Amino acid sequence: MMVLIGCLSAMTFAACDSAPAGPSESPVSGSPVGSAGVNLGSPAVHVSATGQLMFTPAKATVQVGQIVEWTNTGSVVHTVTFTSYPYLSDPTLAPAGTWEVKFNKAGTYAYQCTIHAGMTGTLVVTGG
Ligand SMILES: [Cu+2]
Repeated sequence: MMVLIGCLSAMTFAACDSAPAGPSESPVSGSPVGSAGVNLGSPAVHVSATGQLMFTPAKATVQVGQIVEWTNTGSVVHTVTFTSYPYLSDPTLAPAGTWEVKFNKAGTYAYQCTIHAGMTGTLVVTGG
């Protein structure tokens, strides 16, 4: 409920569902900012996509070159969608499934689950 209220108050109603989340996002243009897949290596940061329709932790910090791993700990399908970076996104994170991203550029990266409105997260990538 708090997420819904924040969304409605922070943005226009029409933009609520489609906004890439977070005024702090600063898309980095040019060459790919990272790579994604499964079994990239040993994750430094773990994020759960939960049955409560949340990313936990919702905000995480990782260093350039480290791997972030999402695990779907619930029983419904989620997505890990970086609107500005489709090649980092997983359109189908099935229950018990994992997804990993390794960033090679510092920045603030917002992502969301496109299935569940308001299910958003932020990664802050430092160093590099
Ligand atoms: Cu979801």
